[in-house]
Amino acid sequence: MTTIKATPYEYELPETKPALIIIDMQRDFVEPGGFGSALGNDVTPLMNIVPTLQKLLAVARNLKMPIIHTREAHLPDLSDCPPAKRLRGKSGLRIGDEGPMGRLLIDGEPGNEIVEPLAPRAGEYDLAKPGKGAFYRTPLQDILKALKVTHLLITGVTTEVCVQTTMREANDRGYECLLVEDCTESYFPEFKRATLDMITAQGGIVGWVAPSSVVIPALERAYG
Ligand code: C5J
Repeated sequence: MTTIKATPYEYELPETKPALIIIDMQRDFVEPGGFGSALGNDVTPLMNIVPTLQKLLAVARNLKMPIIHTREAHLPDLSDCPPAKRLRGKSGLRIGDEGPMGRLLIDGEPGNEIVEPLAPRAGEYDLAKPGKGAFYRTPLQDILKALKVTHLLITGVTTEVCVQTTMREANDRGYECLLVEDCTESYFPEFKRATLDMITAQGGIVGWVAPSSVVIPALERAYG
């Protein structure tokens, strides 16, 4: 049994390999001109995790772990985007409006693609999700069941929105989740810190947190 030295205590790696879940590393959130910057955010911190995530992704590929990418994406006719979501806020640009990288948060638009260094490869899952959580109106649970996956390594953006929502959804469905702390980021450093604390408080009420420097060698020991 290999364990990862995590917070709040050791995370046990199971016999069946965990899945690497990469949440919404799409140009919409990570590059200037996308949805994230249209909301007034500085996207630089999100772009800064790409090299670290790329290393973890390379290890997961090498170890033949299941890899699941998600994108926050709506249908071009916006039939899966509730008005309450589209109209929220005072931003000039809304979901579905034309931005410099095409229509914001719309499946198939250039801005909706995953950033090139993390682009999905053949054999990996690339799920469009209309909500914050990756289980909502996606085949994620069926995919994990078919693969007999019980443990999830969670990464991506943003920590307190789609990442945390997904981790809570996964927790309610019985998955053992570990958030890789240097492979997730927020536009708000204090929100990231608070999310890590919320996840691990009360004996890991939502799950575990550990850095990639600890996760990677443990995966290599367990499955290499
Ligand atoms: C947001 C996300 N922040 N991927 N989406 O709206 O976290």
